[in-house]
Amino acid sequence: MNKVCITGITGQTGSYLAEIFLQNGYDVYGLIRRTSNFNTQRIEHIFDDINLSYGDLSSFSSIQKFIQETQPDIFINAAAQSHVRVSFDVPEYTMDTIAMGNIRCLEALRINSPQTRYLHAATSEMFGSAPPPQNENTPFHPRSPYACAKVCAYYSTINYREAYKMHASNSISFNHESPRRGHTFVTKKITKAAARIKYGLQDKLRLGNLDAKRDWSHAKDIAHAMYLIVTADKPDDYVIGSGKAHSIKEFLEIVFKKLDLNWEDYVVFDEKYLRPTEVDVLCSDNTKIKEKLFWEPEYSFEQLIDEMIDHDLKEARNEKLIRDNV
Ligand code: NAP
Ligand code: F7E
Repeated sequence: MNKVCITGITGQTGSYLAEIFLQNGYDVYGLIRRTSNFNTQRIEHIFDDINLSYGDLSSFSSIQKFIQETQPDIFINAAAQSHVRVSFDVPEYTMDTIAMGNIRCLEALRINSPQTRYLHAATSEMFGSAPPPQNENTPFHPRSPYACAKVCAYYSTINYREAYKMHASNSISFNHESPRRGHTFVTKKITKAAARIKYGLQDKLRLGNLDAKRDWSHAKDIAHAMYLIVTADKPDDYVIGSGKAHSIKEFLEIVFKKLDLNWEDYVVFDEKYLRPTEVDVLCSDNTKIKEKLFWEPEYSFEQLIDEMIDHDLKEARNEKLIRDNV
């Protein structure tokens, strides 16, 4: 049985990665960090099929122990302080866990299991203010501590590939969303608020910049692309995205319209959601992964939105029932 280790398994993408590797016959091992409350909601449905160990990207010894005990064929580093706005508040922590955390994973593998294949979850945020469409040859211009840390982790991954001949790759993913998306990212914030407004549980939605454009995919499609990258014969770096960009305003319009609501009646501007430096437009040129690894997304933008709305309407309905004591 092949073995895969996943950091960030309790996160949105990590949970889909775990499902994909299980479906492909792998033994799945996840690194989870200790938190004061449960952080395993996204993997509850596969809890009995996977193996979890406590550890943290800030701790080399915990990563080394994880690798020594599992001796994995594949190691995917999908853990991060992944919130761009928050990275301005905790720049050192963000840099330590993303840039140094990635080095800790690579170094622990180099010492203990250099034949293990490695994938680092890099990001379109590295392109920052570089004009769209962005592909593997676009120069980086990071615009946040998060993006700066990811650029460092990206180049470290390439350096270990070149210096030690490790099978180490980067996925350069554009934004990916799903019903499992963290509640403070803009798409989930919008679908959740619209559903709660529909059920009379909320009357305002506070947001920042509505003009930025993002290339949104379903996280399941991105996780599938990551699987293709790390199981390919040769290590390499690939942009993953839908190739289409929409503004936050467009996303709002579509979601609220589907619920027969007018977003302008509910959305309130709040400057606390602005970033010191914004990324205006991210839109992928996904030619390389389509041509080399034959990746094709399963979900359209509309299907992604529908799945998120359906999920959040069910949650809002349950919340309403509990509130009304039914
Ligand atoms: P997410 O939902 O925020 O999940 C992040 C995961 O990392 C969680 O499992 C979290 O644990 C874990 N984590 C955070 N800090 C850690 C630490 N110090 N030690 C160990 N684990 C830690 O993020 P995501 O959307 O799944 O993204 C997965 C990866 O892809 C991240 O590296 C992210 O930066 C990158 N990425 C994401 C996107 C996107 O649009 N989603 C795009 C490009 C790249 P808890 O559950 O305990 O919080
Ligand atoms: O913001 C604007 C905000 O936080 C998208 C992460 O997964 O994707 C994600 O980073 C846009 C920005 O995602 C609010 O200013 C307006 O322009 O959903 P987001 P992100 O910053 O693009 C990349 C690829 C990653 O790698 C990251 O890990 O929406 N926006 N009002 C808002 N954003 C938030 N969060 N909240 C608002 O109220």
